[in-house]
Amino acid sequence: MQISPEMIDCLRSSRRICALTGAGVSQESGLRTFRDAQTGLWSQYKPEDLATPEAFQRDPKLVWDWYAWRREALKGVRSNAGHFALARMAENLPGFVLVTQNVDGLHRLAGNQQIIELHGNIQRVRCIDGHGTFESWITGEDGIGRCPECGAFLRPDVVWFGEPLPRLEFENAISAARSCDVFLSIGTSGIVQPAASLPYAARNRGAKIIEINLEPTPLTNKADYFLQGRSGEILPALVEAVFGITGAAIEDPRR
Ligand code: BV8
Repeated sequence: MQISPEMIDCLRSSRRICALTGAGVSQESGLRTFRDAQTGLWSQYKPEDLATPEAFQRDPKLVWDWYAWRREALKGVRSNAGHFALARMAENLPGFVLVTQNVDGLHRLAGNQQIIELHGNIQRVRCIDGHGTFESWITGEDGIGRCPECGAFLRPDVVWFGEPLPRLEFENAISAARSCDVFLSIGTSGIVQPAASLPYAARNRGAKIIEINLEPTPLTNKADYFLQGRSGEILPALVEAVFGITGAAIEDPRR
């Protein structure tokens, strides 16, 4: 891991930083990344095949149960040092914007207040007929959530493959990418579009690109800096090098 004085200066002198996170940041909390093989009953399915409107249309119970299994797997899962380091960055950098592809809500649990959730949030559901979004719900006899307004099926409040991203969130993300001095791409394979286009939007406006990832991605050879390794180690090291915040203060700035 090579955090150079030049990189520290680049971060210290930036007025606006945009950070895009992917499943790799949550992996440090023990969550499998989106593309990792699924376990048990779900090992026979590819996530991309379940996270679609067609899959829900075809078998709403199967898809509902998959998300129920994922919500169950999230119970008791804590944010990790990488999440906390990004919360300290947001506190210490006035122009810091956090954009996430993750739907697990772990950035908010770590204390980030302003988060652009490009792909929604698995802890919320919404009426398939548009009668609202809910964080608690009743289920029908078939075990699928029901809208309290109209009784229609509820679905996870996430963006499925083939569905457009929420317009305002994506517009805000694009605007942050186009106006930042430094773009951090963290723990994402850069496969899923249009989120994966954000670092290129930043680069086209002259931003410095810093990629933090366990392995190289299609972005790596276009990044100004590539920090290969675990986000849960690299992000706290960056916060320490740039802001002098160390150890327990990464998780709790009052300490
Ligand atoms: C859309 C919610 C159009 C659901 C998710 C070109 C342009 C536009 C669209 C497309 C296009 N080409 C293809 C498409 C279609 C598609 C797409 O991108 N397909 C891919 C598979 C090629 N895109 C869409 O369908 C999007 N919609 O474009 O609509 C449209 C417009 C108008 C009208 C109608 C339609 C919607 C995409 C959103 C899909 N929903 N999530 C759910 O979760 O159930 S995406 C899903 O993948 C997760 O959100 C996840 O975060 C995301 C991205 O994956 P990553 O986060 O990158 O995770 P991954 O596992 O891939 O990588 C993890 C990385 O971390 C790895 O590199 C690993 O090395 C690294 N890592 C691991 N551990 C660590 C680590 N790094 C650091 N530290 C560690 N410890």
